[in-house]
Amino acid sequence: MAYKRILTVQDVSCLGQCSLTVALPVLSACGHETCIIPSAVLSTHTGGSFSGYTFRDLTEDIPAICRHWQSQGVSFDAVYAGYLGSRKQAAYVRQICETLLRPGGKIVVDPAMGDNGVLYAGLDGAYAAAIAGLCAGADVILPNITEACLMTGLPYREDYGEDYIQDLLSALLDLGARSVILTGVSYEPGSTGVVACKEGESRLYRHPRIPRMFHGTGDVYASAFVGAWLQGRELFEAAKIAADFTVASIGQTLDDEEHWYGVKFELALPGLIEALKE
Ligand code: PXL
Repeated sequence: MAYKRILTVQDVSCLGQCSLTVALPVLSACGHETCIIPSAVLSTHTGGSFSGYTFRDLTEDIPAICRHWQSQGVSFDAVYAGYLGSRKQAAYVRQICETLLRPGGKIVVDPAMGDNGVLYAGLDGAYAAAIAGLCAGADVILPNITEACLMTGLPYREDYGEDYIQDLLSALLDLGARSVILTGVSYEPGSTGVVACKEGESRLYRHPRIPRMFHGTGDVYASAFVGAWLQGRELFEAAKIAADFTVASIGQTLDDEEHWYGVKFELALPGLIEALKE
């Protein structure tokens, strides 16, 4: 097994099964050392019916953390950025990639900023533009269709065909990322999937569509993808492993109507570990 040291930069939503409270356990289960920079601390995530959440922006803690690490000779095999607390953090993450990433290290950006055609609460167009800039230097980016539109300026659609998805993929690659995994792509009512695009080849991995909205599934997906990909799985294979894990996590949550704010990914971790043994 490859044992990588991954730095992930995203928020701590103290309650809500997203961001770091997903990335840490999932990357650990995938057998990696996981270091963190919390981009912000929130009492809950900002989605669904949570209101009145606290938000402490940690942007100005980042330079000192990085200087300390540099003084200690620390470096990482990969940097994985998710929800950032401010657009200034996009520039800080770029600096981290320049100073703390080992030669040949990988950069993965999950441009977590919106869903269902709208930005998450508290984010704006300038934030989307800053994250689009961060995607330019990434090896892999993992937007959903909303995020793809927010970053490229293409119109958001709920009814679309393969041409629309190809246009989105081209516009995302034009941002400068090497590979793209577009999530939540559905050409018919009963199924959804991910389209992974690398070196001019794109492949759709289709799985059943569950007719209920869950929060945090983008984070579950991105964390499992990073874990599997850094285990040396090929991009399309890692995209599939992460999709199966996300579907299994949703499956573990479906019978609990009250569990609306996240998915019970913990119950699907044994399956992810098994998939990585195959
Ligand atoms: O799961 C994405 C996410 C991450 N972090 C915060 C969020 C959300 C989605 O709403 O609010 C703080």
